[in-house]
Amino acid sequence: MKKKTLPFDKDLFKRSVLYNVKTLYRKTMEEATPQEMYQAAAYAIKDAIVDHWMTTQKAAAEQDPKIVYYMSMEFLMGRAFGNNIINLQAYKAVKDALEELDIDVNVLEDQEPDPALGNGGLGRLAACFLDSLSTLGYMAYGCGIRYKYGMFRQKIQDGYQVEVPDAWLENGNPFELRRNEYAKEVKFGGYVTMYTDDMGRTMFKQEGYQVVKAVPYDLPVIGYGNGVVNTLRIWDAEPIQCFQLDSFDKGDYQKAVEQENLASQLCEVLYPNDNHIAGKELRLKQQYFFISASVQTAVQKYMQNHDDLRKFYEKAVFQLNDTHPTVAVAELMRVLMDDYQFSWDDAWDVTTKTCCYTNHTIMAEALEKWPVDLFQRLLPRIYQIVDEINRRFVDQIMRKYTGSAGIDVQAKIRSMAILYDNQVKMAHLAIVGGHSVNGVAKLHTEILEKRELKDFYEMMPEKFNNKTNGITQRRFLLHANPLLAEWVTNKIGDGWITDLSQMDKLKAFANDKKAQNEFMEIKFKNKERLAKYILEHNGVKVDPKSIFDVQVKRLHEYKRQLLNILQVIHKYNDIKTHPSKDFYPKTYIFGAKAAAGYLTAKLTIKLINSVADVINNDPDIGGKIKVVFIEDYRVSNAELIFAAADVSEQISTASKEASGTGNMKMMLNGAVTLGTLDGANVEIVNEVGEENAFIFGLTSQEVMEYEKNGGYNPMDIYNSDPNVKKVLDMLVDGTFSEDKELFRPLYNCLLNTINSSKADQYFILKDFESYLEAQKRISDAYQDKKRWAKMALLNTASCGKFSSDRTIKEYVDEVWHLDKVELQ
Ligand code: GPW
Repeated sequence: MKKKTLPFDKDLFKRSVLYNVKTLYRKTMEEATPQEMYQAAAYAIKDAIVDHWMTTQKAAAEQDPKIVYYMSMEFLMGRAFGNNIINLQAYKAVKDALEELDIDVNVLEDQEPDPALGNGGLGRLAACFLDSLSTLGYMAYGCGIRYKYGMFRQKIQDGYQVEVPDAWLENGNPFELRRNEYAKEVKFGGYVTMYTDDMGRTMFKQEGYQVVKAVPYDLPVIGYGNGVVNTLRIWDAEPIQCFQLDSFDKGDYQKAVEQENLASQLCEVLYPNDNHIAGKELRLKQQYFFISASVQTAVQKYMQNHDDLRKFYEKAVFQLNDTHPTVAVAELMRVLMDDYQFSWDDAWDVTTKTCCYTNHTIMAEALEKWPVDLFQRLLPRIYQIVDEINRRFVDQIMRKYTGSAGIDVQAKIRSMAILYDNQVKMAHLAIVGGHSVNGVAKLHTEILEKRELKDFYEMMPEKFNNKTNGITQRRFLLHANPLLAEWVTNKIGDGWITDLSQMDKLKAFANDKKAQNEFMEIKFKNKERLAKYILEHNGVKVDPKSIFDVQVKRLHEYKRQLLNILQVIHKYNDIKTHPSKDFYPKTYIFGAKAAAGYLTAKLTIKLINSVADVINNDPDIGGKIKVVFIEDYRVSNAELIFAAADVSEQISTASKEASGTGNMKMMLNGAVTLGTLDGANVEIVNEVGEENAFIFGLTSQEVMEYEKNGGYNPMDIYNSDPNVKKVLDMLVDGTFSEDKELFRPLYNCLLNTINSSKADQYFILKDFESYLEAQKRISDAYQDKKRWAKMALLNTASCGKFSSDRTIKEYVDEVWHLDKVELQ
């Protein structure tokens, strides 16, 4: 049976590129710059997309399916051009058409800035989910913020991270549509007044507020090969123009200026913190800004073709991506009560049936708590509603537990109240105000249920569920690794593109020598591709025959890049002292951004670069090991890196990484996991088999046990393990910096001589030996070419579970209950 593919008019595309170059720039193809050609081609693709977009929206209007609103402060989409033409099934046609115009599609793709409206895993997950929603044919809106500056660009200067603004909109964004007609007003500050409406009801309204205009920009999200196009709607803030004059007339010039300032600041920049809350007022403004605009839109859209708002939840569901969008609970209550005259109980019924919350971390510093006075001043009406939600919830706790034997009711209130200690606890609001709470990997959800959110789980177990994360194979294999994608298709057909479980069929080739060789040959070519990138960007020559050992992710102490680089230092010592010992060459590849204010993380980057300098230039090492820090790690270079990885470093302190998704991207591309039993690593090992992964270190149980008992004393290890002692001493003896004290803070993190209970909070020294031993197992395994090829191939073959298509199906079946939209 021949599969239907989407029609794509190659000649029309060509003509429209030429036409666009002319009308946009008054130039011929010969005169146009690569950037101009990119713009011209992108607008031509957008033309093709718009037809599908309109068809989808029309079908949805007729069929009226339930819609998921995925609310997120971050969408780390990565470049759109290549992905869009892949999902339109037009990659080859576009490539050929461009060739006929004498343009290389890769050069063109490199012209596109990498939209980085996210920090890391959480934002990239949102992007993968949108891809899957469209591919599976469900109606969805991504709701977010159009930051003028996304995640900063990272420069490495003298080994230090330097942050450079990311002006991604400098040349405009050809794929976006400004939708002025859907603008909304969002109100901040002022006070709440009470009045009686003409039906005699007591009503509330906000007065004396500042207002900004929220203007949506729509970006298309194209399903693979099915013509479905959903919308990522990101909001920009603009001042309300006419107000300025009015208020000037009224003498309220000050306020007019303030409003204008607010609008100009709101969407200026993404907060660059990952797994950490800075607690800044502007951040709360950003949260309410995009949530208020999105909630108003969702309600109005529903009211266009329904009359009973009490059934809103039958057609809409809000998925809150972590607690950042949690004001949605109170905002929906507000809209229902203040704009549509709902009673509290009716509004509460709709709200709890509409909202769902995903938790992405157990790190204490990431839990959002806002000071009550700030919250109340900025969002007076919203605060009033939160206060009432809290009052009723505390009441419910008391009714449930008072008089129960052995239960301390006050302790329950302390651990579950939304308002406590003068703080608004956003996670508690999200749990109470919705009907679903999910973690992002089995282990993570278990930890939530048994520990972090134990009291909530005991009180409302029916809300809790797990949704193990996933990734889209369209971007991370089909686009990122065309050689391997083609090989897989030759072996098992192309069904894997929309059904990753079919990868299983590759297992039949695990012992096939020819298949093994082909697989490793492709890996080698991808390593050459990355080696070229590294030479161009770092000026370092790496050997594609060496083992590519990769740790790319945000820099965070719990992710333990420090453990990795300490191990490298040890290896360096080992080679220096035993020059003739057999050692298989290894290239350690790092990539990581540190939050701008996170000093330990930034110093770790400096250490990695300093160690790289020493090792890469030491003639005694003779190239046996190389260390490379890839500058400005982001979605576009991640695609090159994943495809080239042999070893996937997933070495977080067990229990700390909620899931991880880079682990899945590397597995998909045939890298073998070297990791702890943390997050989704547990499930990865389960799928691929223990013999095809390298696991080490404390278990989450053990870590949590130590934590309960106040940690451990790393000094004991320092004193008893000469390897550890030597490596740590080298941090402060000038080996890696002229200033011996430069790395002292890292040394002190590990060996806090003043307060040992604060020392080595992430169990780096505790896991050191076990990590060295795992590294050794890797080197041994790699030298057995057949064994390694089989392992690598089996990793690709076993990754079926980790498609975001699977995750989305689970959300749909168990939480969202969406209907598919059918296109004729
Ligand atoms: F703290 N994650 C992230 F939970 O990338 F909000 N940024 C964040 O700010 C948070 C979580 C937050 C990550 C988790 O660290 C990672 O383990 C997980 O795979 C990813 O979210 C997607 O669920």
